Amino acid sequence: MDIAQLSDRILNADRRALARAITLVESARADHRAQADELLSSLNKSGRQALRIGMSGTPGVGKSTFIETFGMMLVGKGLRVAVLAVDPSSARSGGSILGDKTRMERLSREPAAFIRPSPSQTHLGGVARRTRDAVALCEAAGYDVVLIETVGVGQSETVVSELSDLFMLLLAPAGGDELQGVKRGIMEIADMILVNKADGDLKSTATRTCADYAGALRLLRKRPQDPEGFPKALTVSAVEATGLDTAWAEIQALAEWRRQSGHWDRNRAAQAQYWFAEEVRQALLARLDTPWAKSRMTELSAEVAKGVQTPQAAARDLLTGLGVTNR
Ligand SMILES: Nc1nc2c(ncn2[C@@H]2O[C@H](COP(=O)(O)OP(=O)(O)OP(=O)(O)O)[C@@H](O)[C@H]2O)c(=O)[nH]1
Ligand SMILES: [Mg+2]
Repeated sequence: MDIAQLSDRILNADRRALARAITLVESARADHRAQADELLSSLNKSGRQALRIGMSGTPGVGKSTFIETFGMMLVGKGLRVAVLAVDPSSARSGGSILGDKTRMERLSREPAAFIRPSPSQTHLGGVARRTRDAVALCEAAGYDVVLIETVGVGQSETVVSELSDLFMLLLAPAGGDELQGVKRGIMEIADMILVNKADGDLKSTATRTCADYAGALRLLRKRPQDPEGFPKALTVSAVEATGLDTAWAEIQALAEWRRQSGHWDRNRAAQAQYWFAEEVRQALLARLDTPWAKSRMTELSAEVAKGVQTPQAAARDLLTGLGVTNR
């Protein structure tokens, strides 16, 4: 594969080249990894930035429907939109947005939109790292907005917030007792809460739910990255496409404030450091995943069980064998 050529095509917003590049960064093959690193380093020079919006919500809350209508609205404003997913269950299901392309039927037909299902990897860390690369590729391809979706099942939100400039939580209208169902940690990383399905019979419940969450958000510790009035709770209807303009206006206002105040750059710098540390951690863990390491681990483990070696000595033995020594 000619990496320089692929890089040029991506910079020229060639969607097929972008899709191919994402497949390359998702590959676990050593030669592919080397090419992917070269490609990412080359594209990094473009300096292009998209607005990265992370989005989470429990199954059925309307994430796909929202992305379809919200994405169509952005495309209507002349913006180019990419949709990526971090699906912690993709190892099992083989990716959720894939089947979802039918739900995003209109958006997936838009030339200004790019939709990519979650990579299938065995663990969340792997999925997230490759999604981070995919985000970088979309930015280099000149997308204005990158939406990163994840199903709300705990850990994945934290990971997605490390990939985004702004994090939105999509919620369904519900009775007051369900407010407790949202974990505090998730509330604390949310920049905006959107109560979806504010239409028909559900409209008044949605308004009440929204007020409950607005109250809950006010009780949280004030964060330095927020201007007055944020994080905010709003009602939307993905089906009727109402409230989306307001949501977009608020998103832009928040993004602009963060750019002006320096939080945007500081956040991106901190994220780059997070992913650097993560790359190191994952690379070290991968060293344990070789046949030699596994069998040596089994041998030493047996010796530890028999009391022939202490756990510490055995660990040092293994690490020395791997060429990992303390400096
Ligand atoms: N009334 C109403 N129904 C909605 C709205 N948005 C989505 N729905 C419905 O809610 C159901 C689930 O919507 P999806 O968009 O598939 O939800 P999801 O969050 O992507 O679900 P998963 O992919 O399973 O996690 C569908 O039947 C939608 O038609 C809305 O704004 N109003
Ligand atoms: Mg969905």
